[in-house]
Amino acid sequence: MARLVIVSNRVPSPREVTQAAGGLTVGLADAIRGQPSLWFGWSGGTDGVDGTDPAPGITVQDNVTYATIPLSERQLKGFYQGFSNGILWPVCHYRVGLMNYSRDELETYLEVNRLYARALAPLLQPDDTIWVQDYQLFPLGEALRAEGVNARIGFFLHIPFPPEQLFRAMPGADLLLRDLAAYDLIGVQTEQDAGNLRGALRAVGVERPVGAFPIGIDPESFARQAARGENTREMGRFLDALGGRSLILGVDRLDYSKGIPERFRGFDRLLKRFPEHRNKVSFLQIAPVSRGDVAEYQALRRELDELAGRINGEWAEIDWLPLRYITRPISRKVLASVHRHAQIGLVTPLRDGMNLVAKEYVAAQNPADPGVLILSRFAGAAPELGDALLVNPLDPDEIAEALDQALRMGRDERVTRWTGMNTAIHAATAASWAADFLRALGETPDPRGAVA
Ligand code: ADQ
Repeated sequence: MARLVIVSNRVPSPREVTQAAGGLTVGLADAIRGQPSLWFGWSGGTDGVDGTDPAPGITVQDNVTYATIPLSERQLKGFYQGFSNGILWPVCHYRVGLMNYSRDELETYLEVNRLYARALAPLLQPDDTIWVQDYQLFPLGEALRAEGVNARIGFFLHIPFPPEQLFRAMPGADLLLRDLAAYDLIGVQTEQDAGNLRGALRAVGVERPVGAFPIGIDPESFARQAARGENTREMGRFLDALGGRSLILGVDRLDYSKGIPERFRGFDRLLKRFPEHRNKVSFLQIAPVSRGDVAEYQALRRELDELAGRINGEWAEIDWLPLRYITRPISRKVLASVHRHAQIGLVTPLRDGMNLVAKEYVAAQNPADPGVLILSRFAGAAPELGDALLVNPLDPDEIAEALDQALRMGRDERVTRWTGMNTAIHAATAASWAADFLRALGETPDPRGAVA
């Protein structure tokens, strides 16, 4: 039977695949359950040695082979923290000004992609279909072709693709775009990303099929988790602390693409302009620290510390803390039921490939008395979730007005809006995302030419 080969920088453990939690793992876990598979990527270790190709570590469980290799400290720094997260990430999120370009890091990025290709190529079989995940691996397809791999190779970009001029402001951009020619199919999250990427490919003379494949979640399992977590001690303590006030919830990795300072300013504006909500509402922001070794992330954390302190200093009363801000992760089970208890899910990225948190908020709601989703129109999820209150997060007044509208919204309107959104998250799930992409990849012309 033909194998599916998934390549992603981070490879989940067999246990994570069985209990798949995040959207990406859910979608891919579902795809690999159906057929023998190989999952290749970084081991998470930095015991690699420069100039030496490490032998992959192999684990087999059920019908999945996990093959991973370590990187050296230098490789990890240049490839991952440097080029992937310090250069490509900001550029793809339309933030060229935050890019810290270094040619050295671009070279290390290309070097690591070639290293992955050399380690993966000997593990491949002629009938394999290869699916490469995300921005760390733009050049992997080309590097595999250079190793003589002629199987079908697809690529999926989980983050946004910006307009051509913006992407090509990045030194090395044209090189990466030309490397995309090695893929038989390129998937992105939205039609807007697809249009942008087609424009950029056209500009460098590459013609390749590009399609929008919006990723989803497993809504049923998230809804079950949300209902189940309700009776935990932790939830009980949390509800006591809320004291019957309405809850506004934000959940994100601590990342500048997520618009967290903008959200804080919108909440501050609500309390200023709509005094009737003071002491009636609490805002909980959960944002575990992410990429703490990149300077821009440290600056964001300082900004949020200061903003949170100022907002609480200004509005708190002896019996009311307006803003709770947590930078540690909390368990998924508790998280799901916190979603269910929130009257408002506040999701305000300045750019986001999709944003699964928005979909999880919808899935977690009680159908008889659902909350309101306030969603940035710059999230990839916005075209599907048109029944949310859509805002431009750069305007704190717009956020404040949406919060006021949501806090006053009657049950009928909440149910109508939620029903629309709930239909949308069931129409495109994590499983259908993977299945749709793989079907489309299978329908591309065979790169080996006509084989009988
Ligand atoms: P992320 O930028 O990580 O993903 P997102 O899609 O919102 O963003 O969330 C990923 C997952 O992490 C969600 O399942 C969420 O529940 C979980 N998560 C987030 N914050 C958490 C917290 N505070 N505590 C616990 N869990 C938390 C990238 C792209 C997105 C794209 C996804 C999938 O940036 O745009 O939607 O990949 O393609």
